[in-house]
Amino acid sequence: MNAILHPQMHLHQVDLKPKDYKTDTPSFWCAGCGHHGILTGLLRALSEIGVDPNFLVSISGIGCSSRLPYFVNSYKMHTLHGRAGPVATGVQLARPDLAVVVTGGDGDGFSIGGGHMPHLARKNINMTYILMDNHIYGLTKGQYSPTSRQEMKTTTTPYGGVEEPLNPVLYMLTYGASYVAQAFAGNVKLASQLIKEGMEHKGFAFINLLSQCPSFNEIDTAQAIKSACDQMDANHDISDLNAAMNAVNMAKQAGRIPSGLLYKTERPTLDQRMAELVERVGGHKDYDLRKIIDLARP
Ligand SMILES: Cc1ncc(C[n+]2csc(CCOP(=O)(O)OP(=O)(O)O)c2C)c(N)n1
Ligand SMILES: [Mg+2]
Repeated sequence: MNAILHPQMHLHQVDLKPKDYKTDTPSFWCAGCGHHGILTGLLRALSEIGVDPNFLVSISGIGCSSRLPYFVNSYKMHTLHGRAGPVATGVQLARPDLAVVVTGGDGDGFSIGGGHMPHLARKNINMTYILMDNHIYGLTKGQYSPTSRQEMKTTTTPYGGVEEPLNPVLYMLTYGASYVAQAFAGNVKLASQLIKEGMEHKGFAFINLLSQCPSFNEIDTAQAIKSACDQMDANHDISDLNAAMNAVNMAKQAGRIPSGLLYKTERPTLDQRMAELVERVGGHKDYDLRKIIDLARP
């Protein structure tokens, strides 16, 4: 394997405190919003790993959740609604030495951006995708989302909904994500641990963080989410895909939320496979997209 591909320059480089990863921009979410906890968890994870902010890219789509990159001391891209994944794919393939973190909402990731999710997972793009799942469109003031509970009354479902909600972790297990985890956003300790492990994982890491929206979702309160969470069984085999899917399905039927690391496996990432391909066909001797981009500059 070509050394330039995964120097892991972003890991274990610097000694910074969580607050050093926070920009001066105040995190302007509503008071009591679960997204605050996710930001805190991410800042702690970055500090624990020692990620060099110069090698960190935070990418989002559109939504309250998608504001998160404003608050993180990193390079960042606030892209189009639902398009953070493809943009992050481009960044990761062009610069495999960077740590790429995507954050976004349930609407951003599974409504408008839903078509991209299977491909991020099956291609095993080396990034960490944090879903900030508050079961509602928060930014646009409370419309039904694909993860909204059926009975939920929202501005677009004044009599309650009629659709079956989707379960993000079940989808990601099916799509082939190589790391799948879930936690309550308010459990900052667990959330930061799962983010840390996700960032250290080489491959597509998906972390569903269940967040409360005190402004537009009266059902999924912090207390309701917290009390519905069950820590995964200590004997759960994280390498067993069927066991992970069974655990999620059974919890779903019981109205419970399995929390912790559900599944983890190792397989080559897309950038690794591409480098191998280039080598196999006798292409660029030194596979380095930066050089190719430089050559293409006018
Ligand atoms: C192409 C496009 N369609 C629709 C919108 C309007 N819009 C902005 S954010 C959003 C949904 C946000 O919900 P979610 O992703 O769950 O994030 P949250 O605000 O709940 O954190 C929508 C529909 C948009 N900005 N662009
Ligand atoms: Mg939302």
